[in-house]
Order: sequence, then structure tokens, then C-alpha cells
Amino acid sequence: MSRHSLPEGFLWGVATSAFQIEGGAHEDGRGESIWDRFAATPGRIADGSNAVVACDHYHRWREDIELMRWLGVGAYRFSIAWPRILPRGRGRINPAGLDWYDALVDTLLEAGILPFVTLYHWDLPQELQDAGGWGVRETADAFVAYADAVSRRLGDRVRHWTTHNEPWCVAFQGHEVGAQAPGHRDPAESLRAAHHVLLSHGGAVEVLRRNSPGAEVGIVLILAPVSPATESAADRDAARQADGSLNRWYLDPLFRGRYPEDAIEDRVRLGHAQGPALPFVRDGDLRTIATPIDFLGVNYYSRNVVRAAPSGAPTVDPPAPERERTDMGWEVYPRGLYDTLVRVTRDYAPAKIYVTENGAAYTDAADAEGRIADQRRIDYLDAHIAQAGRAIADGVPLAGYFAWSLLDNFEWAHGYAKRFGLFEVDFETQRRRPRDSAHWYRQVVAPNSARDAEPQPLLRRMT
Ligand code: GCO
Repeated sequence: MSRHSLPEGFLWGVATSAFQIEGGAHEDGRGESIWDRFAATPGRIADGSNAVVACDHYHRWREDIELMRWLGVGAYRFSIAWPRILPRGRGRINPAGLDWYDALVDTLLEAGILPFVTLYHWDLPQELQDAGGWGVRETADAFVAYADAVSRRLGDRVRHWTTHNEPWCVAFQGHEVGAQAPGHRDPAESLRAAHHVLLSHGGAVEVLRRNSPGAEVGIVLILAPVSPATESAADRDAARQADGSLNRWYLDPLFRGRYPEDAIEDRVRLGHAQGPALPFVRDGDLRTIATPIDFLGVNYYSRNVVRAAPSGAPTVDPPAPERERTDMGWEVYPRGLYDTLVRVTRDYAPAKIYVTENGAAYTDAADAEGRIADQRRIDYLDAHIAQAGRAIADGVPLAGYFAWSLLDNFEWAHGYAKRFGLFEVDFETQRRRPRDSAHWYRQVVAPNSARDAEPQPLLRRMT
């Protein structure tokens, strides 16, 4: 049982993303995405897997909604696969793609679960990548047209829209270090990609306001507090640099209408930008990017501890040996969620915040009765929810929390080796099985949800 008392009406949810759970990669007109291409490229995915089937959510979505109903969550954060809606990225709309999400939204609403929609969670149509991807400005225009197509169809029922999930991952992981699709290693392109993603966000906000009047519109950022490994001037400056590239490069344009000067200077010094005037920024761009939004989504997992390399550039320290870490190697640092929420509120004053992702990868075996005692995941969630409650008590306008994730799923370049699910997925049989953390989370959200007294027949078999 959780000891937390979050405000009445606090929105409890679970989160997933299209590419990580849907499967159905070649069904009903879906086009290829950059992640289909990346996963099919030898050596890119640690376990050599792909997401052609994933959790088969494309066919099992009704069953998965029953899992959410049993949990009692008030909202479900999912993403829409752009290649299902516009298989070639732009132009002809695929009606079967819109129909599938239409049914998903209606069934969620019938179950008393709010659809909390992310338009882009990294699965760019491959044809747009072939034409330059996020490195070219035209992709921003294509995104706005995609947002228009989706919100014209769903805008009457979806009341919570997120344009993008983690622009930093799209730009840095996808274009600077190549750890994610499209796998480029081009810092200059990474800066253009970040700008065009943010620009597309601003353009989409306007479209969403028109097609979904009264809905909440926001964006989701991955944020982490950055601590210097020592109090040396070099390490403190390394922490400033890391905070600039991870956090402020996105927060400043969105909430202040400008890129952070010190971070631009860092980029010029590194040779990633020619001069303080970023050539890909045109007049009016930053005004568009800073279009007012209703909420900021914060994805939080851990903190970064950095020290200065001989060049002065930041390098990330592994967690100290005595620190608890998850299967991802990330330090368990719940205080960092509090620090992040307070800092964002103090420095950027978003109207509202949701924790849109928080969770832990652990692998715990089932016992002879099939029970999965994932106490470490419970402890992780419990400690972070406590910090969320503390932040609210200190004035943070936190309105909801989404556990990552409902299901074990395709963890990007890690494949299926890292498991974040409240429900275990057996990828051979597609059986979903609630971990202890699912039973625990059900109790956490219980006071705020009108949940069926009894688990649905499906769950009765499993629990
Ligand atoms: C992210 C993405 C998720 C990940 C999750 C665990 O933050 O990287 O939003 O898709 O799967 O965070 O790494």
C-alpha cells in the first residue's frame, strides 16, 4: 500500500509508445519508419531484435485497455505512429491508420481512461528521412501537416496533446552520437534537428488549438539534474555545459524564446556551430517555438554526475559503486525528480507539469506460483512518487504522473533485454502477467479512480 496522498483529481497514468509496443509493422498500410530501418540494420540493436511484432498491441489493444482498467488509471499516454497515418510522411492519408487510433480512443473513453496523445515518439516515416529528415526544415512542415490530419479526426475527443517526446533524444541520440535512429554522428546536423523539431512543435500547437479547441497542449522533455563530480572550477563548468545541452537548449527556446547564449558559445568552441548566429534559425522561428503551451511533460529517470575531460568538455561519471542502479545502469536518485520539478518551476514557470515518464528496468523471475516479486521496481516508484508529492507541497504545479511502462516493450537499441513493465510480457506467447508492482500501483491510484471492484475475466485467469 502506498503512503502517498496526492491532491484530489491528481491524474494517475501509464505510458507507452507506438513503435515500442504496437508491432503490426506491415499491416493496414503502415509505411516504414526510421526505427524499422534502424532495427533491421545489423549491429544496431543489442539483442538483434526488432519491433515487427513487439507486444502485438496492434491486435491486443482491447486486452491491454482491460489491464489499464484493472489498474484503475485515469489516463493512458500513448503515441501515434506517423507512418500509419501518412505512410510516405506527407500527402495521402491512410484511412485504416486513423481508424485504428479512432477505435483506441473511443474504447479508452468508454473505459473511463483519458487518452493522453503524443504525436511523435521517434518513428519518423523513412521517406522523410530519405529527403533529409529532421536535418531539413521541410520535415517541420510535414510534421505540422501530420498534426493537422490526426487532430482533425481525433480533436473532438482527445483533450491532452503532446507534440514531441524528448527532442534531446531525437537530436543528440539520433544525430550527434548515433545511438538511435537515424544513427547519424553529425553535431551540426544535430543542432539543426533540434531546431526543426522545436519549430515543428510551435507550428503544431497552433493547429492543435484550431482542431481541438479547449484541449491541453504541451511537449515532453527528458530532464535530469546535472551535478559536478567535484567542486573544482573545471567540473562545475562541465556541469554547466551538460545542463546547457541537455536541459536548457530546449527549455530556453520553449519558455524564453531564445537559445542559451553560454550553450551556443560551447557549441562554437567545439566547432559544432560557426558563430553565435545559428544559420538555421530564421526570423520568427523562436517566436513560433515559444508559442504558449498548457503543460510541460517531464520524463525523469536519474541524474547525471559529470566531470571535465582534459578538453574541458563534460564526461558522465558512472554511478558510485555504493549507489543503487537499475538494469539500465542508471543511478536510483529520487531526489533528482524533486530537484528537477522545483528547478523547472522556479526558472521557467510552466502553467502545469505532468511527470510523463518515470520507471525502472529490473528483471525479477516469477516464483513457482507465477508471482513476480519486483520489490526494487516498487521501491523505485514509491520513492519517486514521494518526491513528486513533496514537490507539490513546495508549490510545483504537478497535475499527474505516468509510470513507464504498462508493458515490457522494445527498449530501442537495447531490444527486449530491458524490462520496464508493470506487466511482464512473454514475447513468445504474448501473455501479459501483472508483477507485484502492478498490484501495488493499483493501490496507489485506487483513491483517485472509480475502478471495477473485480479484475476482468482475463485478469482473473492471471492474478
Ligand atoms: C525515453 C523514451 C522511452 C524509453 C524509456 C526507458 O525516455 O527514452 O521516452 O521510450 O523507453 O524512457 O528508457
